[in-house]
Amino acid sequence: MQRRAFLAAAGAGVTGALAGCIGPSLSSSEYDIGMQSNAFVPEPAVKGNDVPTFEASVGDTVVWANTGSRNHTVTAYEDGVPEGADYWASGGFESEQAARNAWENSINGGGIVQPSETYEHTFDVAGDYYYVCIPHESAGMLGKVVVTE
Ligand SMILES: [Cu+2]
Repeated sequence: MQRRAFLAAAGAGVTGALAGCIGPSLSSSEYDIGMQSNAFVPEPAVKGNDVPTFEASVGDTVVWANTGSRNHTVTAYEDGVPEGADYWASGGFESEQAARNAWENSINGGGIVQPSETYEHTFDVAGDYYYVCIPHESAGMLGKVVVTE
């Protein structure tokens, strides 16, 4: 319940951001999932899910945009990738452990998506994908992409 309330509040924040706080290089038509201070903000969210969920089709390229003012990562959970799909993460790391290690030690930019930057990934295998922003994991900055045929 508490998390739902938080998501609703984050949604309200997005409306404000779209009203004029996004830099000139990022318009809402250029991305699918925004990133606010402690949350991924997919559009549209699937009602009834605990985790912000974005729906895509096989072959779709999903674009995340850092619409906030803090650094974020988009990092797949190793066990949150369906069978047959490649591991994925901002920074292009080959495993969750490599992504976490890079973040902790600032290797290759640490996989950071800076404010006003975007990250994109093309989903070629159907299934449920779970991901996290490493620096804000404890704040519950998690997301899910559901890919269907
Ligand atoms: Cu974050």
